[in-house]
Amino acid sequence: MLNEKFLWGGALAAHQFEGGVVNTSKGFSVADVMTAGSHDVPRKITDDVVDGNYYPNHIGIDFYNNYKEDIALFAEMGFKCFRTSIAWTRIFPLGDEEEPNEEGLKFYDDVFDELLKYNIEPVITLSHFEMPFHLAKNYGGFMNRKVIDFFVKFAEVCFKRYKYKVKYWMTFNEINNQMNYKSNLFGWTNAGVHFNEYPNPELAMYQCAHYQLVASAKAVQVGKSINPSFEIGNMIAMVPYYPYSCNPSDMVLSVQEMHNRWFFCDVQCRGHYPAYSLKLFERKGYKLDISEEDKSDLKKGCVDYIGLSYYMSNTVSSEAKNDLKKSVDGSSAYTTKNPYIKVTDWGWGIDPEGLRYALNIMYERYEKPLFIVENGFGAIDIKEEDGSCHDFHRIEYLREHIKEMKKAVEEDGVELMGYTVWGCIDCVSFTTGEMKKRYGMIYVDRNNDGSGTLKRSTKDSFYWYKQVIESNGELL
Ligand code: BGP
Repeated sequence: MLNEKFLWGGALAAHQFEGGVVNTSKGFSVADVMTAGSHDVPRKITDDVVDGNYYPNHIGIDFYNNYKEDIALFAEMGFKCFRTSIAWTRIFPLGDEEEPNEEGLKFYDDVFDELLKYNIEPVITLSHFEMPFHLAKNYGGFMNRKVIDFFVKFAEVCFKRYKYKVKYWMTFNEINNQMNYKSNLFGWTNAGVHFNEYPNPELAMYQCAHYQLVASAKAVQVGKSINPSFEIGNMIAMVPYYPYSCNPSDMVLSVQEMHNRWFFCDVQCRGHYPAYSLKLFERKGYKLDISEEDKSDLKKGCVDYIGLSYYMSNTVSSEAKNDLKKSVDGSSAYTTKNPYIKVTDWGWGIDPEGLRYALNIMYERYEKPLFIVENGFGAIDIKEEDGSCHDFHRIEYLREHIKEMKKAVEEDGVELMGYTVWGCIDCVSFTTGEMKKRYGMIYVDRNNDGSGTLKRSTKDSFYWYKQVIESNGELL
């Protein structure tokens, strides 16, 4: 049986659903200057907000004006917690102001009060790809040491203001995604930087990573000094890498590939750099700006728990490394198709047992409580004429993942704080910037081109999840 206090709920990020970007005191974040994309066309990162471009985040699903109705629906499903982020640019519109913005602070007071009214615990990410655009453009994002102080100040303001309303915090969402420094998207949204514009993108990424890790560690210390009973976690994208075969070279390759997944988490949990990254810096002659004070901050700012997203696993093959034709799409070296798993319409491998595996290797490595703060199924949903939506694929996906999650707890002894379904209400997809890729258990009438009434209606998964929560995961 899962613990009675197990935190069932849903998860979102401010920039993907709130809206309220224009005609409010909010400043633009890095996410707010990204245009809509589609299945095949990547989102564009613009230089500023340009007339004529469509920015889906600016309206999102307009939670800003509908939060009471939406929270009432979450309560109806029986949520014990709700994970969202505080948009940094509602609190500091530019990022470098002296004083915070009262209108923004008040908005989250209202949201948290509404959640607490239904005994829903807020679980808060401080930065979910939401750095102020001004800091990215005029300071160079996390390439600039000064940005550490701006982030820590923002964190401190939030910790103080919501001291008695929020207990569970996370510093940066999927901080480890920027390991994928070749993709403009992740560098931009995680660090406010286009790594590819630097002579050595990998080196730039590690420097940013260091400043962000220091910012995270300092925020943990500040939070603990404000309220020692805060639980402050990190948040990593957990994508386990399997060896394609029992060929020892595949095994070694998977260990090396996992180093990239672990790097941020190792520092945030252990308080120092792992041997494999120090060796890499030495081998490549990377001289990072790391002060003695930084090292002491990293040590003092270890996280209490690990938040993770889990959507898929990947498979690496040493043969594909040497022959790109054998890789999954002929371009991404190493990763290859896993013949044992199916994929979603967006090519994400559906692997419920991988979740059990991931929870095990994480718990063995750190022995810290884990919190699955994202897991979900992105799909094209059809709303019927009578307003119903039969999303049985989503139910199946969630059911199989929850089953494996329970095995990790009940059979393997993993300490797990909770589980929140990603995008519990339809929202803007992060990677593609479209509405078509839906995750919600609540349908929102909004389309890729921005049309739609924004009306909410329940999907079949809404009723299924309600029963899962009611039975504490016994009725699946
Ligand atoms: C994670 C992000 C979320 C979210 C999710 C699904 O990486 O933390 O913000 O969007 O992935 O991704 P997508 O919306 O691209 O399907």
